[in-house]
Parts: sequence; C-alpha cells; structure tokens
Amino acid sequence: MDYEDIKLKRAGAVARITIDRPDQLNAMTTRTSDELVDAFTKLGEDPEVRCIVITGEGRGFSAGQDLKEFQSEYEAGRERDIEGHLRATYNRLVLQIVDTPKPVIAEINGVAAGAGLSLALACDLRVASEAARFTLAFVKIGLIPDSGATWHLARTIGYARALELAITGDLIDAERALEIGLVQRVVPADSLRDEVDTLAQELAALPTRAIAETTRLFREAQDGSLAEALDREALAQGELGRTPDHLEGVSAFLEKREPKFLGR
Ligand code: LHQ
Repeated sequence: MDYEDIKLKRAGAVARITIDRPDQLNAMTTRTSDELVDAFTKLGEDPEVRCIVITGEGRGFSAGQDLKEFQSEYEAGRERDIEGHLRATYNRLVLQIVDTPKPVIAEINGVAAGAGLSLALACDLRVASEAARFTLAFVKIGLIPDSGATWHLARTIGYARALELAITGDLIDAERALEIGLVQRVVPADSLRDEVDTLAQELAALPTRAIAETTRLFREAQDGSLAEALDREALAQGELGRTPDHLEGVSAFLEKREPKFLGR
C-alpha cells in the first residue's frame, strides 16, 4: 500500500510512523486510519522491527477526526453514519495498535485532541514535549469519547479524573498530563526526538516477546480475577521459558556479561 497521509521510516529495529497532515494538525480521515492500520499490521508481523514510534508532523500530534471529511453531509443536513465510520476506522486501528506485539511509543509533539488522544492512549508509552496539550474534545461537539477512550482513560489516570476530562473537554498542558499520569515522561520540545529515539533503541534491544506478553497480561488482568491472572502468567511464563531470549538472559547473568537479545 502506498501511503499519502503517513510517513514510515526505519532505523535498525525501530520503526517511526509520522502522521503527515500538518496543516490540519494531523487530523485523521478514513484514508489516514486505513494507512495506519496497514502500517501497524505490517510492522507487527516484521520480526526485524522491535519497537514502533508514532508521532505527528508539525505542531500537532493529532487533532482527532478530520471534521472536514463529512463537511458536505453536515452542510446538507444529511444523516451521518458515525457508528459505521467508527467501526470501519478507529475501532480497527485501536485494536491493531494494542495487539501489535511490539512496544509502541507515542511521541507527543503537540496537541492531542479527540481520537488523537485516544490513539495516544492505545500506545504503551507516552512521551510528551513540553509544548504538548491534551483534550477530549468530543463533548465540545456533542459526542462521547470514542476510539477506546472510555476504556483506556480511566485505567490510565483513574475514574474520577477521566470523567472530569471527558465531561468538561478541558485542555490541559504537558505538566498537568504528567502530574495525573496521562503521559509517562515530559521532555523539552527540542530534545523530544532524541529522547524518544534513545528510549526506542533501548526497548528494541530487550526481549520483544516478553514485552509483548507483559503488555497483554497487564491489559487482560484489568478485567479479571487474581486467580485468572495467576493462570495466564503461568501459561505465558511457560512459553517464554522456552525462548532463546530467556536462555540468553540467564546465560548472560551466570557468565557476568551483557545479554544480547534477539527478540525471539
Ligand atoms: C482541524 C481539526 C480537525 C479538521 C484542527 N479537523 N481540521 C469520530 C467519528 C466521526 C465524527 C466525529 O468524531 C470522531 C472522533 C473525534 O475525534 S471527535 C473530535 C474531533 N476533534 C476535535 O473536535 C478537535 C478540533 N480542534 C480543536 O479543537 C483545535 O484545533 C485544537 C484544540 C486541537 C488546537 O487548537 P489550535 O492550536 O488553536 O489550532 P487551530 O484550531 O487554529 O487549528 C489549526 C488548523 O487545524 C485549523 O485550520 P486553518 O485552515 O484554519 O488553519 C483547523 O481548522 C485545523 N484543524 N483540528 N479535527
């Protein structure tokens, strides 16, 4: 698939996806979403890729749905099939990101609004520039938080704070986002790229399968009992215990040397 709305770059085991619609603050159309699903699917299947970064071109991360995509329907007062649109676009995209068996970092270079914030929430780590801002803009246009935000946000920052951001639509800065745990790190704008590259290289050198299983188990444990979590842990550990990276990690420890993981 040729990409028009996103750019894809590889540097060793790290892949960087950039949403490339800077004039619209990287607001997403159906095409953007289709391209992102395609990129995450392919990178997820590529054994050479061991960490994925997603960011935005220009001064925005993503302003969510491109509200101009349905402009003619709105102007004509025609009914819009938002349910169908969500099912065909963001619902697929969010599940694809979450199921990608590689660590995914959101490099939040600027404003993340609406489904743009939902997208960042679907990633494993969020590193923001001091210039980043965040809003669940949905309520401002008479909608509910979608694209997984009702699921991810309360689990990320707690129910009370999530509900407050959802029903006020307040725009918060990076410092507040860090304080409430919406992002894991905030760095100066001019060092964002370097900081994320360093983090991505570090993650890419770790046992990729163990990271994928860790994120899956944490997610699944949110909705189950301790007994179920223990059961899933034992199953996953049984699998990982048979991997080359487990053997390498233990051998390196016993031989007092640095491990060299292969992501297998
Ligand atoms: C935009 C957008 C945008 C198009 C800025 N679209 N152009 C799913 C299913 C179907 C329908 C509905 O929604 C959904 C999911 C959702 O994501 S709903 C939420 C959609 N997003 C929003 O409502 C956010 C709208 N944008 C804003 O509130 C502001 O632009 C923010 C707070 C993000 C940034 O404000 P500023 O930094 O002041 O920038 P700006 O407003 O001046 O925007 C810069 C340009 O980007 C501007 O274009 P222009 O040609 O005038 O320079 C905006 O029109 C354009 N833009 N967001 N979502």
